[in-house]
Amino acid sequence: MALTVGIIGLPQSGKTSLFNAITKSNAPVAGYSTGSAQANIAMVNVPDDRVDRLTDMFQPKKKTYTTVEFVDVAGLRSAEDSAKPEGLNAEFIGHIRNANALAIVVRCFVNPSSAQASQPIRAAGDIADLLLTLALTDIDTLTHRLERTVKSAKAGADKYQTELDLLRRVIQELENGALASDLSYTAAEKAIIDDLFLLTMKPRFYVANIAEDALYAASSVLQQAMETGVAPQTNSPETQAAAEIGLRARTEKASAVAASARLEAELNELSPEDAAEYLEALNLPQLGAGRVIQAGYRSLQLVTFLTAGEDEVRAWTVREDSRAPVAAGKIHSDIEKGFIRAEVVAFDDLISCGSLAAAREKGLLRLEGKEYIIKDGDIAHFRFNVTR
Ligand SMILES: Nc1nc2c(ncn2[C@@H]2O[C@H](COP(=O)(O)OP(=O)(O)OP(=O)(O)O)[C@@H](O)[C@H]2O)c(=O)[nH]1
Ligand SMILES: [Mg+2]
Repeated sequence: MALTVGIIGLPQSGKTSLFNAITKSNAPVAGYSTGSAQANIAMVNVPDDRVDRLTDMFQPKKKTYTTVEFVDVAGLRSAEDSAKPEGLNAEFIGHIRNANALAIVVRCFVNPSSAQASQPIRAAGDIADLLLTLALTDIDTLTHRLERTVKSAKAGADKYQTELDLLRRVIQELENGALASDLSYTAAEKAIIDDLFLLTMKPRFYVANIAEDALYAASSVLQQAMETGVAPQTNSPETQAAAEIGLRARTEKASAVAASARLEAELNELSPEDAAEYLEALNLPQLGAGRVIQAGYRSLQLVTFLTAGEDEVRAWTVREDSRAPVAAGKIHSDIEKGFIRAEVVAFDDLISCGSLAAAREKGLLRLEGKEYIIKDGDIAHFRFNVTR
């Protein structure tokens, strides 16, 4: 099943533009929020320098990246917009309920042609509003579950005590401004919580969607704020916003990426040469779209291993702490069933040796057994028996 990153944000923050930039598609963007709950969905390759470097080394017929799915949902109403803050409607929730992680797009530009986006930039406030909306939605979910559990508990309370205590505690904490991901849970509680697919429990990261003329300066401030917790004083609203986003990400131990969604979506329509020239003119070394995809993939906390040969160089995904046979099973169930050993070399070792043969000579190509836990960047070749 595909792993999915849901793109969310306040109305007119540039979600669909970002979706178009990263998926190279052409979903309609509007100058005003239509409020439609229709979702855009696309699968994208995760850019991975290791696949490219191995392709140079092995000259395969084919190279294959891992993929991740992005879903763009129309704007969430800001809690501030309505007289009484409320959660999301069911149609919106449906689209993001099953997302494995959330990309939170924050507006760091002013767009005079849009009612919402013509307002001054207020990044920290927008994030607070958005998280509040998610928390209110979770309180709804928890309250419904609590009502059901209370009914079930009438038949025999003991069995439900943990659940009742947990639901009441989490509701209370969310009402006090916490997010489900801030709290700690026992293993038994975690199982109950995971079953509710709470929105504030999902891994999340921030995308600062910055006006193109401010992107260069704001990106470096965002990076600095995220890494050091200190941001330089600035008079530019875009840079100020980028700093707020970087600091917010740092406190949450989440990541944040700067992009300029509209510009990047437009660049997709140019030839690669023209796009490169344009970027250079803007003094932008790299586009944000690729980094957004990478941040999305990283937030899923997966491990990437690679296979390399003359037919194909390919990146594969397993969950953290997966053993070698499970990784083998990603390639084919027969390889998992008949697993004998894995020949493994770390990416950096292979690159520094220059070839598999040289890595073998230096003893860096290891033989690993069934218990071996696959590490990110392992290049693996599996030996197996075909079982019947
Ligand atoms: N200047 C500037 N404008 C942008 C940027 N990103 C998006 N816009 C503009 O803002 C408007 C809204 O962009 P969308 O991508 O449709 O925003 P959205 O978040 O999907 O909007 P809803 O789905 O209606 O909530 C469009 O007119 C875009 O062209 C940006 O980085 N800079
Ligand atoms: Mg949209």
